[in-house]
Amino acid sequence: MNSNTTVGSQKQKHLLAMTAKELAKKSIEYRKKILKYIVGANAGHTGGSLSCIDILNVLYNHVLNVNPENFSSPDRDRYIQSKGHTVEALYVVLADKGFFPETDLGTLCKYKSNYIGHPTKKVKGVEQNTGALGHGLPIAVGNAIAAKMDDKKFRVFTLLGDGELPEGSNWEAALTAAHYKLDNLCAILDYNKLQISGTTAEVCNTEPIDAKFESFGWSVKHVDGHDFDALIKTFDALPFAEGKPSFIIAHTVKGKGVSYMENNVKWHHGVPDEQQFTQALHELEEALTAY
Ligand SMILES: Cc1ncc(C[n+]2csc(CCOP(=O)(O)OP(=O)(O)O)c2C)c(N)n1
Repeated sequence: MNSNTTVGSQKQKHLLAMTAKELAKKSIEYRKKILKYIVGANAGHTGGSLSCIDILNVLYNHVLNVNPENFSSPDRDRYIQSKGHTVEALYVVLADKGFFPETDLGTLCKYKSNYIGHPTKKVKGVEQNTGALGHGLPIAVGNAIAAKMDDKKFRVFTLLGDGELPEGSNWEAALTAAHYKLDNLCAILDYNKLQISGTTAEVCNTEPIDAKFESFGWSVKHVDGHDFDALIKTFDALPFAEGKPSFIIAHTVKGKGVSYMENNVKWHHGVPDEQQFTQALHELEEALTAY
């Protein structure tokens, strides 16, 4: 990573001009918070939150024209988290952006809390209720069609899990997006190669994903989903082709940042015990010293 890279392009002046190095440090803080609130709730989707947090970091701190002030504006960008189960990643980023006080997250998964284990529109900053897999892309397609019909310039982003990709609704939406030439739409795949009960290849193989989306009429790019420079460059290149929806295959590691969680399906929704939590925080503190 080039630590001198300045992010926050001219056209996105509302975003803080953070360096890639600052984003990397922020992600470590986000990871600590994800674990803290999952431990506090004694529930949560740990591995998949840690795999997508760098993508969310770059989206909310570099890409999206969305913030607490413009959230009710029809011109805001839309982010729809289709892999709703990893809502903990979304919550810590929304709190950091000021959509709600971070202390609210102390109520995560508690009786009567709005901060439940999947996104709901009761929480400020959440665009859509998700959690039943396969809904985010179809909704994003609808939003992108609406933008075209209304001649609006906002863009629509959605984050999919590779384990949710077999849902049939995704493939109808993929066809529709290409048919309507939705170059204002970007789908990002959190390509960590694991899902709830095993590898995506074992449970339901969707390979070759890039060739399939290309054949449906999308423009596809691969990126390392934990490399901030690469993520920034990829998002800055949108749309990848005029008149085509863009698909980003972000290569990630489930459980990224905590050694004993990485690439281990057990941590799909595991909660660390006290000793594991201490070790995880220690590893993340260590990682912080590298900056
Ligand atoms: C329609 C539907 N079927 C099943 C589930 C149960 N479920 C929750 S998470 C998950 C696996 C998702 O895998 P992936 O999208 O790869 O998530 P990640 O590994 O990134 O956490 C499943 C099957 C669900 N939420 N919705």
